[in-house]
Amino acid sequence: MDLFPETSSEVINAPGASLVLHRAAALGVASDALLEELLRDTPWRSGDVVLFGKRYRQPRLFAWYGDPGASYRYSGTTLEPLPWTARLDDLRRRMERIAGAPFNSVLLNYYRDQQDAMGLHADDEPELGDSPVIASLSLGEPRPFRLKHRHDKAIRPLKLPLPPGSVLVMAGNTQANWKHELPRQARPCGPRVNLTFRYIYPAR
Ligand SMILES: O=C(O)CCC(=O)C(=O)O
Ligand SMILES: [Mn+2]
Repeated sequence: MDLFPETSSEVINAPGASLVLHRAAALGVASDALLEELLRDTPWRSGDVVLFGKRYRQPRLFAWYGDPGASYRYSGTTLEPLPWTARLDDLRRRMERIAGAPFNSVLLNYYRDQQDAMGLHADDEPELGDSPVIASLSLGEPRPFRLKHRHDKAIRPLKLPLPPGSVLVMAGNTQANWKHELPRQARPCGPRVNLTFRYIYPAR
């Protein structure tokens, strides 16, 4: 058991959001070894998005794990979760301790290089509930994570470089008031893997 699992955590000042960055979370393994392990062992898949009636390949790979029934809906398809691996289940328990909230699923995103990205969005699907708690673990290349206020243009966007081994906990009204993105970049860079631990309410 980790008696002192936390080395440092920082509250990110963003009006109407609840954001805490844990810069060096206890993962039970070195973050570079974890990156290698996940790159090797994950059945990465590509997904499509439909924009204005046209189908595009998402510029990244992903995998979805969770408890049975914690399904992930995107672009009109419902994805059943893969069963937890020992590693991902162990990380889930660690993230629950850090965030102080339960998780029943995790979305892994693999950004192969600088051209892979995720567009501006909020994690505000109904199955995540009214004020989702999401723990976002970053590995590999420290790509900037950008946040933009949804309602007040006078509030400046935030740019957070998420270091490998860091955990950003988004909670409260973060998703209601802010959107976030991982922009593509011009500068060549190495791979990054991000894991967002979530709690999916069962479909009613
Ligand atoms: O890669 C990231 O840091 C963000 C991922 C994300 O926003 C998501 O999976 O919804
Ligand atoms: Mn997101």
